[in-house]
Amino acid sequence: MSNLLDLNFIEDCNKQLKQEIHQDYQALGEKLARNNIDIEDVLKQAQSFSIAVPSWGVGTGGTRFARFPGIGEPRNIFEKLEDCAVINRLVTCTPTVSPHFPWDVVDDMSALREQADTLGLKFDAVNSNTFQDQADQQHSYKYGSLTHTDTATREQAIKHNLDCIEYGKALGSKALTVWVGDGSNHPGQQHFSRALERYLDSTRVIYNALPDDWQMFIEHKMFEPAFYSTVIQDWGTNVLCAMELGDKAKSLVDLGHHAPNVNIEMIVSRLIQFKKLAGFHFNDSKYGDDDLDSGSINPYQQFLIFNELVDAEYRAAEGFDPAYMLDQSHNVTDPIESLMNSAESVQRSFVQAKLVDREALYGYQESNDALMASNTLKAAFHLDVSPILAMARLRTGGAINPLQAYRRSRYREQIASKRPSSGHTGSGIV
Ligand code: LRH
Ligand code: MN
Repeated sequence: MSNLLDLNFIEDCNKQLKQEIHQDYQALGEKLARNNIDIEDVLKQAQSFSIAVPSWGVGTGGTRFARFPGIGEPRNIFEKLEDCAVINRLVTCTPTVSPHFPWDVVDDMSALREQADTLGLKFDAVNSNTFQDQADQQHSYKYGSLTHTDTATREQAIKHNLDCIEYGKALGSKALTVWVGDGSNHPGQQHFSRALERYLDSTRVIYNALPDDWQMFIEHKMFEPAFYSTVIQDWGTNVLCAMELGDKAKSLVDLGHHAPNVNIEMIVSRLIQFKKLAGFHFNDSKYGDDDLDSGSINPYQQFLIFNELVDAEYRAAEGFDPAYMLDQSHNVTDPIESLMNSAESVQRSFVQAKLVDREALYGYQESNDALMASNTLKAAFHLDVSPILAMARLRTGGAINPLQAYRRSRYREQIASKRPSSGHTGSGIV
């Protein structure tokens, strides 16, 4: 296994950075102390943060036009877990993996769970897939899956979701994420309310099969693969279905699934208020569901989302227990580097939101002092919390500078010699 998983290597990488990081940490500590903030408290909060890595994110992603795989591509879930372990080894805040079925199906799920345990990983929410036809599939999902007009096709899609629950139970997961691309490309092609009725009938069967301690995460998306209407198109339809199904159903927010400029942080606040926030698929986008690295385009929006999340925690909002996951497509970068960068970016937004002077903010909100309210948020957003993030990693055995350590390890080159290229380019997200 790679030198990356060897403690001495990471300690060696940290050696020349330690003095610098302690100086920066001390300086930031003094700055925060002037506002009666104990940096050690903030550090503990930073260390409590964790986010799941999508198993499908460690391979090179693509678009409908093409996919340009890199070297050392993971060829199965076992190799994907190896790469996820490397990420967690260096950034120490990604101890869980979100698998996708049937892409990650193996004959012996307990062997998979054992390998994950060996690598210090656990499984987060499992994802079903009724947006592609599998080779041995009887009924096509061309015209939909859980909402298809044909009963046999709906039953096939329901069965797949029930199988995913069984896979998840074997892996120790506690949630099923259901995203369906069902919709239409032409006005008149689909009867909107009948399609949603079929969706509810199908998901009720899946919901009733959930173990007591499980949840169902419903994921909405504005468009793609359908380009005129999507059955679960927006948070409104999503939360209505979650309310219709019951307490174990909640609404998952994938940042890229909204029209440009939609106020996602307000959607988050609404879902929290109605105890229906399942969690997130973090990524970033400029146009559509671009699945770009989290915080790479609009870091202030990501911060504002965490401002709502930290505010809910601060107010001990009832039923507040969101799941944090990344969901990205790495078309032009090394997926491991992008996932490390993105995990740190989301952790950064969380820590910055923890540094918002919430009582002062409430005061300005009550007195309608708009400018000072905005400045109170900006003050936290402009704080460079890098020393806290690096110290959090250092104190949990990670790398002060994950990217530098990863490149120094030459992991990608090493693993490429063990993973001959499939030569498969093709197109599509995986
Ligand atoms: C749909 C989506 C969904 C996953 C898929 C890989 O765009 O965000 O969460 O199933 O990407
Ligand atoms: Mn998603």
